[in-house]
Amino acid sequence: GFKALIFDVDGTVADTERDGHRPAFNAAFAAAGLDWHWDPELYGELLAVAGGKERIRYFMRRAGIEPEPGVDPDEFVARLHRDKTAHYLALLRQGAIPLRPGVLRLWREAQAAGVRLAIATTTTPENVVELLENAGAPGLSSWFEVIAAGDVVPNKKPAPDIFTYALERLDLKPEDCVAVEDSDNGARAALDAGIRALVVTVNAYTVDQDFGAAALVVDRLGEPDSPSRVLAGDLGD
Ligand code: XBP
Ligand code: MG
Repeated sequence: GFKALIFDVDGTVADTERDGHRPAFNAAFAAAGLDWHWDPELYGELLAVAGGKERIRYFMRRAGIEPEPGVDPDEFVARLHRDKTAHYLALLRQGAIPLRPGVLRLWREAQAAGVRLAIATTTTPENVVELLENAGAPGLSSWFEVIAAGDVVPNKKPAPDIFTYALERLDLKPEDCVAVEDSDNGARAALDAGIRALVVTVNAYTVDQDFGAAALVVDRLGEPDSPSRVLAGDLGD
């Protein structure tokens, strides 16, 4: 049995990357006068690094780009990323990104069964609340006892830190929880925090990953008319 479900957000709860975060990064680059453009394929490669600021730094390193002399590199990246977040929030407020099928049903069922809900994500906290309230329903973010997000821990997934932080805030042991993820990075982070991971292979960017760290792999969360199929593993008891 388990007492809490700890959800990843990007890729798992909604398809946020290709048509959400990616264009928001590009809009921030253009507004800063940079000729950088992340097409869907390049973005797929950059997703190897979790976290928007970390991803920008990774891109700059790969492309051999350095900030102008006299510009503090951390401040340069932080400013770009703040603007990226503003563009992303605007997209969410337009209702551009829906929740994935089965997500809201699962949350309702969890609530009815007394299973506690939490979030463990790499993205910026306001992005989580805005997604839940716009794609889901006003007040939906209050269903989550803990929203562990972004820079509250120093190391992002695949480091276990964000899950360890969520466990502390829930005051639960890892074996009392199940993590719901869409990526091997995420499953690995959960596993290294001692938490069983359920991976849902719904994200085109992550579907071909290895998922060796997952306890259970299913093809979708499912709805009554399209039930999920188990692809590998089980959650134990
Ligand atoms: C999500 C991410 C994030 C988002 C952008 O990974 O990698 O970096 O792409 O978020 P996960 P920010 O689903 O494993 O949590 O730009 O707000 O950092
Ligand atoms: Mg994810």
